[in-house]
Amino acid sequence: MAGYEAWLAYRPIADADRRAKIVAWTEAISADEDDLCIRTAAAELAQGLTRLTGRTPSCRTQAPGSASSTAAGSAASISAAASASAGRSVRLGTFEGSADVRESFSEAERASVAEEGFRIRADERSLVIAGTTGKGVLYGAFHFLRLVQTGTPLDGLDVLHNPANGLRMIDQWDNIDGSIERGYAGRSIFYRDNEITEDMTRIRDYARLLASVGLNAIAINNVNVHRLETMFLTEAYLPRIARIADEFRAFGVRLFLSVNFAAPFEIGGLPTADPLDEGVQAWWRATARAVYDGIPDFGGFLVKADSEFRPGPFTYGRDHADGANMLADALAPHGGIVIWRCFVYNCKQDWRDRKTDRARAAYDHFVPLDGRFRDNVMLQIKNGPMDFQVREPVSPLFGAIPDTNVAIEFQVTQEYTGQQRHLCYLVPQWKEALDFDTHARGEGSEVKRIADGSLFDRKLGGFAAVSNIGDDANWTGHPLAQANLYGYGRLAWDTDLSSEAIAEEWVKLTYGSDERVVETIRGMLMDSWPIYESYNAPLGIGWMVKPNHHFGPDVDGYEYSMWGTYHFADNRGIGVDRTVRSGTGYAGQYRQPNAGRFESLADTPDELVLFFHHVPYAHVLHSGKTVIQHIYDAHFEGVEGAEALLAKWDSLAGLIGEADHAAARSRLQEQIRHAEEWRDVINTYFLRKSGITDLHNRTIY
Ligand code: BDP
Repeated sequence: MAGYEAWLAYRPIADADRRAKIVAWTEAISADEDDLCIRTAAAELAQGLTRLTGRTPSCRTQAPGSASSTAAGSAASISAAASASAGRSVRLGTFEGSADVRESFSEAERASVAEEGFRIRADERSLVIAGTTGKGVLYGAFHFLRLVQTGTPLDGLDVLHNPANGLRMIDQWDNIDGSIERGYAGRSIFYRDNEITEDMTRIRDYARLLASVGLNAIAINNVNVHRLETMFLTEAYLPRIARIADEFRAFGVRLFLSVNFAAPFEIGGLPTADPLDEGVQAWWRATARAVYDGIPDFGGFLVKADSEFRPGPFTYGRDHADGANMLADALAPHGGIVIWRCFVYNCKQDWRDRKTDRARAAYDHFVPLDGRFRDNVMLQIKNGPMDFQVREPVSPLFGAIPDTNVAIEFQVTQEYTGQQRHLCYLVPQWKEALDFDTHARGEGSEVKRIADGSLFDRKLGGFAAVSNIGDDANWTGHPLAQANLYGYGRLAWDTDLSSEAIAEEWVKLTYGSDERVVETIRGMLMDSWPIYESYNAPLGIGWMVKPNHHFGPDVDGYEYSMWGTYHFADNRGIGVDRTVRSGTGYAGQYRQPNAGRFESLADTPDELVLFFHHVPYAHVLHSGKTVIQHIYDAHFEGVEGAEALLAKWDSLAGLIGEADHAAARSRLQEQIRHAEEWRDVINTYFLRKSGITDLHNRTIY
């Protein structure tokens, strides 16, 4: 069930034969290194196997601070009695720290394991989970438990997994008052009533969830850093933050803080926050030192600057390279990095002068700065050029700054995709972005190869995403929204996994392997994004949502506002002309052949046609339908799709825990009502604008 334990519930394995086989392989667990993550790995394995098989493996690990692996087996280092059993054991360790583990692999095999990767091998004697580092061993242990649960035979097991991305990060948009910006699953697990929490229970359990899917970094506060969060960098808060970092460290997750660019001015008593001012530079250096005193493995700073009313280097006539590099220099002596967001645009434009195109902003700001950023700076680029809409093209900034480290940013929290009231499995959306070929180095220059750093041979690369959890009993509100957090982690680890495979894995771990359950829920997940899209704003246009909170349809809510998010619908047509020929020129930010494809109305894919072109309602799409008929049909189909989701879920009654079934059911019912509202508002708006009736004469108000 998708409850508090999420995908780590480890339901008992029903098949007695299989259970016996697993028990035979896992009678004992031994790890003879003094390493925090390896101790965590052993504890996780012991716990998981006990629950899966009903039998507790004997467990031998090194107590903290005890002798190193060379003393392995010495009585003093054994915290639990070694098993005298004749069964086979699971051995955990690193190549460097454990002679035993090292000898199980050839030199070439050892060399094939990246810093955070792992190998799992079953031989006659034992099952070895080996890594180059303790973190790798921890990921290996979680993977092993996954294999056991998804029915993989252990005989002859021999797998190697290295993470595709170095940085696999989750961002909390949590505020110290306990609220979560764009949070849809309760209040913060980190903060309450303007205090950092002292109760580590949920934080530890969250760290576990993150590590189990391979995530290795977290920013624990909102990118919009207000007064009290700015103070996180001071002695008043650092000890408690260090306490949180301790919990994450045990699970291999590095802690980052979002910082306020104006901190030297706002809390440091300096007259300026100018990045070229020596006093400011010294302030950040001292601040970084203080942070590292308490958190020696601190990850670094995440920065939203000159965006949506946040301060930044523009105030001082400096650019973003000046700003990011100044922070990078303060962090460099300690091994920290700066993650600098590219979500920079003018949110105060005048709609009467619709010449500026917000979609262009990130590229226009950052391309001229390529090559100027320090090695320990990463630019974090949202997947699309606007803002996490249900459908956007890929940001053209991917591939356009080859001399800069980049990370891709996704939104796991469903701000624009149903706010965890609607079902919307986002992995297929992310995969589309990752698989987009930018042609930056010719064919085969997919976004995923830019994000992971490999295409341009960058030192740093990776994924970041806004989390979807809060203190709701099941973490995510909608039980099925857990699949998005799970899927994000798995995809960050392995960008080649398919959406279906990830969905299936999640269902098996969460609900068990009953075929009907697996097939039905996997199908629901896979259908959900297209369904949500079909009753949303049409054909890539986006933004027909209620201003501010972004839930529910509002046809003109943003049309006459300053945020730069227009659809330009009138009585003749709709869409934003972003061509070079007659529009904003945005299409020209892509490389060929993409630029040409988006420039041409005939070649632009249907789902993005209104993002790139202003067309009459009678324009005929590749599907053979006119734009207006597509809008009507899609919105009727969307409601039918939502109804089908509920029917599928209902077919699982009795096969799913009652509380869980009821929780998702009420949300799916709400989704239908809400899809109807979307359908009626959008269809009515376009009927009135266009005056063109529905070919099928359905009721439009
Ligand atoms: C938008 C959100 C806003 C965030 C902003 C960001 O509406 O709350 O602060 O993104 O990414 O999606 O900074």
